[in-house]
Amino acid sequence: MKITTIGLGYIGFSTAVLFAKQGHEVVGVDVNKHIVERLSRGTVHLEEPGLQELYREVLAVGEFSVSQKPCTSDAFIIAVPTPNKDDTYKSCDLSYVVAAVKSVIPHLEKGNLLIIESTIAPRTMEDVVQPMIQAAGFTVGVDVYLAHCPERVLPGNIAYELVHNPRIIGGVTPACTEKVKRLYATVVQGALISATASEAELSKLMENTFRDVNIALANELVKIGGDLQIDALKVIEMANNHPRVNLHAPGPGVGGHCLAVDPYFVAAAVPNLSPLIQTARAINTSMPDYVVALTEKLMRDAPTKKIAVFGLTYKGNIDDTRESPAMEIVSLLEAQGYDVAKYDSHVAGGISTMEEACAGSSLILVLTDHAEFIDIAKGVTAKMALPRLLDTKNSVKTTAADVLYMDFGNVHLYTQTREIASI
Ligand code: SAJ
Repeated sequence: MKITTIGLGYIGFSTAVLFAKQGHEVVGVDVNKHIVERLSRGTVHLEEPGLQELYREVLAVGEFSVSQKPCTSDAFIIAVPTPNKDDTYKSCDLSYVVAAVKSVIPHLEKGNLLIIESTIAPRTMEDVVQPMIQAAGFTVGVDVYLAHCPERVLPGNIAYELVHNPRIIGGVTPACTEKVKRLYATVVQGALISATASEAELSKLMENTFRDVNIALANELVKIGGDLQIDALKVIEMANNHPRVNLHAPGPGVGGHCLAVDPYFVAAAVPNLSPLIQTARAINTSMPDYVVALTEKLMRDAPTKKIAVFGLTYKGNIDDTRESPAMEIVSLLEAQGYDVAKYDSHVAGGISTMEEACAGSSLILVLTDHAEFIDIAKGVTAKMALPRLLDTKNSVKTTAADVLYMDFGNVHLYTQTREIASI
């Protein structure tokens, strides 16, 4: 089959490469000419294990080409961003999806498949995309087969998960589901679950909302523990011994382009029916302020104003800083006049060694659980003005003996958290 994928980000590009690997002729399309030029030279523009090797393989057999414009194909797969709009409930901004569908329409032919992988607000396929296709003169389910196939992969493990995770195929009609299922069966080894397009949209959104709400519960527990002077991390560990309890991990906030974005799409669609989802978002977005308030308490009598921040990405061992709470915390601390030394080996710029970031600082703030922070060697902290570390990810396992280790379970011993807990 000839497949055009629109949007060559983490999902679109990885999907395109995997289809090409299974022998499909793939054209990868992106409006960004730098991405297209880079890929034309054979170099992948994303940090994702295994992707460069896979790309080299598909280029070698001539199954892959890149372009800034779509062309006629048997199937079109759209994987473009869907950010939040800047409105009251941060609803889903469909402008890139709509632009991508418009760019495909002149090339559509009878029998084509049109698939949206981008995360979209509930009812988008039925209420927005289907009318566009019908206005172009096609009958959906007869001439053109339309489906929403949300991806569910974890950055860092995309190549494996795209193939092995179960996949929801949400057709606008049953015929659409069947046609699109046949295409995905050529690459996906996990189960292919038939659904309506609207069910697929809401299911994808609720998967991430489930996580966001549960993380909010853990973050609320941290504030409660801080206020009541109880070790919240120990409470979580013990509660999780119960066979039917799975409290999530608290942290400095929830980042990334999914959990921090998707729940708003549901809330905006039904604002009067989604108080829990909205409260969870509010709790998670309050965490950077909570961490900054703790930091200010810890820095009150510190000998220097320098703070070493370890980790800028929204989660460990990736290079992605989108919606990262760490970035927000850094800006807030800088605005308060602290000298923030940023260390993250996955992100360009910043300080190049942990030692240098720590020299003369009065606190290390661990904001991301990169593997390299599990053991912080003595040499790293030797030149600190005051050797202390606040681990907001509960991920550091060893430090030098003279370093005061604090996490969300014990930081209340070193701060007066009764006022902080009200943030
Ligand atoms: N986090 C916590 N506590 C936890 C788990 C995560 O604070 O217990 C934080 C992380 O540090 C990070 C954020 O939440 O800041 C999101 O991290 P994540 O690993 O949970 O999620 P993403 O955004 O990288 O990927 C999610 C995944 N969804 C689910 O696990 C339900 C992934 O499967 C989806 O494909 C992806 O969203 C997506 O594209 O929707």
